[in-house]
Amino acid sequence: RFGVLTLGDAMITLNPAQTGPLRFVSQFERKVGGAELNFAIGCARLGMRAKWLSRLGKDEFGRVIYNFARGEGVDMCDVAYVEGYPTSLNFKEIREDGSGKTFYYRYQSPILTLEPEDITERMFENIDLVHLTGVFLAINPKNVRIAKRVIEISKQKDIPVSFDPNIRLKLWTIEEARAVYAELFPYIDILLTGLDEIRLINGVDSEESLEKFANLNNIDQLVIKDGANGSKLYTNGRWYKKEAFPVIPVDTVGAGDGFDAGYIYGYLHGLSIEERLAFANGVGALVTTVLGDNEGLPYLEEVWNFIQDEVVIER
Ligand code: KDG
Repeated sequence: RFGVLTLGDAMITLNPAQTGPLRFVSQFERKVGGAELNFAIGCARLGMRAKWLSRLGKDEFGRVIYNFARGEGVDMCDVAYVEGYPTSLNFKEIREDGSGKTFYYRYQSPILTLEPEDITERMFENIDLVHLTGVFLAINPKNVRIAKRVIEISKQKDIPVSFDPNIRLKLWTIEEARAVYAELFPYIDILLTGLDEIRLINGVDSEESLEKFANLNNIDQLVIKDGANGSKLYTNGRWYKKEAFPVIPVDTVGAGDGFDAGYIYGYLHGLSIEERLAFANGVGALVTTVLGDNEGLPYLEEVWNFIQDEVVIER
């Protein structure tokens, strides 16, 4: 089984019992969120070994996240509880079409206690791919040094690195994000980005300028997610495109993380580029049909069934 390593912050996600403005919602369901943890869960459900490196508050909510992730089969051996940093919270607002807003309560996130020295070579044993995202980078400037250390060890060990900008403008400004991304992009093998995100990062999203951007940064695979419009990929001087699967979304949060897990599954398992995009689109679509950031992440056979059914229907 292939193994992936990711690191980041997780939080208790309070999913609203009703759609509409948060100020009118009085009941919530306690769930778990965190972009990188969602990715790890997605990979584990697809049958890969997934290690999540993190810190949790030494409190009841920290235990909820720990047990939840462990129950999903995520390797938790590099997750520690820390005193004095309460586990973060994230209240979600969901609109009628499934799109959402987040309201964070994560100002002293437990992951602030993670230091670059905590990253050791041992953590990379039996790892076939390392996945980083911009949420981790946005939490604290120090995290850039941690990410660089992770990248440095990955490069030494010839482990490919994937990256999702996951822009969270509630955590930092676009100027701060751009500066940090520019430092890291040259070391990224697979960039998995939303179309709206690459537009914010690169200024323009014409194919010509994206080709230039990928070539300049030496990005091997530039993967662009565009929700209901599907996804596309630029690699080796060529574009590949795949339409989305039609679904009725109830909660789109976490779909991008699911897409990433699906793409990485396809990449590591040698699926053709078209199959890889279809597989990733399928995972992303399934995530949106279930409430919660990671509940909708499918098991391997569910993705194949979903994709194949769609092919049959289309014909
Ligand atoms: O990608 C989904 C995440 O946004 C969600 O689970 C919460 O990590 C989170 C964040 O920081 O927004």
